[in-house]
Amino acid sequence: MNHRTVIDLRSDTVTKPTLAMRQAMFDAEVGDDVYGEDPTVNRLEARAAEIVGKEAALFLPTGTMGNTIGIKLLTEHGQEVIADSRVHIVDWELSMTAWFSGCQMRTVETTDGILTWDRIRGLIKPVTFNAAPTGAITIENTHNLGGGRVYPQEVIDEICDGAHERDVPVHMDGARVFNAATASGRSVREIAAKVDTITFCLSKGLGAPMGSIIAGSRPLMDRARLLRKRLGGGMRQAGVLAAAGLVALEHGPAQLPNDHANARFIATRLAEIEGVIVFPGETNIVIFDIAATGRIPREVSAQLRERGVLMSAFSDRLMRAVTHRDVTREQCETAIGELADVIGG
Ligand code: TLP
Repeated sequence: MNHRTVIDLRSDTVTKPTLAMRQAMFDAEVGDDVYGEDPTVNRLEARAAEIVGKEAALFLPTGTMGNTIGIKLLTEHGQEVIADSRVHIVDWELSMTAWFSGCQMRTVETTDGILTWDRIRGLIKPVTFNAAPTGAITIENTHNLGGGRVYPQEVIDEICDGAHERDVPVHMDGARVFNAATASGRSVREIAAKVDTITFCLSKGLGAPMGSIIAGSRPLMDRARLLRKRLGGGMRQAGVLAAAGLVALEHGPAQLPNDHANARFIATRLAEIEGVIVFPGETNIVIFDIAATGRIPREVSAQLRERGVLMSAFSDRLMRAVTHRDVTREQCETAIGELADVIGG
């Protein structure tokens, strides 16, 4: 790679903290959060709980830890967790559901990652002599590998109502729930109203250098605090990190319409390249299939890297571009120009 500016579309996790975040980190008042005495962490948790409309919230190092704790809170060993087959929990989290919670995943194939109550209903199992009982359902909103798809609110509500009627709790992996809120025009509070636990990431589109939140009822979050410690997530003077998270929470969402517009621009331009099939989407993630071009994603990604453009190869046919606060429209245009050139040449 040469020294010109790299256009990094691999993920929205790559953003650098803004000046305001760095200043807030510098100024942060801190204490030992394992004793619950870090005022900045406490402020972030209170604000996060308020925004998602839950009794309590907990600051975590990662979204993976949020999902791991969320599933553990809602299940017992030997149960099943129902999910779409391409959720992050299944594909990218080192089978923590099995490792930490002792549960197996019961996955459902969908075209765009969006589960429906109709698909779930028949999979819910009571305790019998043979089958693993259902412990929980997890839904990913927005759905990453589905192309950043947003769950329709009535689908979320129907899943939660149906599940709760059968005493099955629902976890939402809302790593990008603020993107879902932006695209749907609904508040995160409304989106999360019926789920039992929700995790979301401060370090994706919202732009914080690290950190995630899990939220739910007060008793669940009291237990979550113990599980976080068990996983090595007791972070002591974490206020320096929570301070950036607070800035991300207050100011991050305003950036998202721009990210979505840039992603739609990329999607439209990609669809003009012969042989490229773009997954429909409405947020900041663009998944596209290049199999019909005869090119291999891994090789295309490596060639792009030489031209200063970073895009992920996700399988032997799929690639992904993700927009975020650190890429401009002009850079998106340049990146697509390079991609068209690499694929065409
Ligand atoms: N996703 C990352 C990679 O791990 C794939 C990315 O670049 O998109 N839930 C969802 C839906 C996610 O997309 C991710 C990260 C996580 C959870 C985990 O968050 P972290 O990386 O904080 O553990």
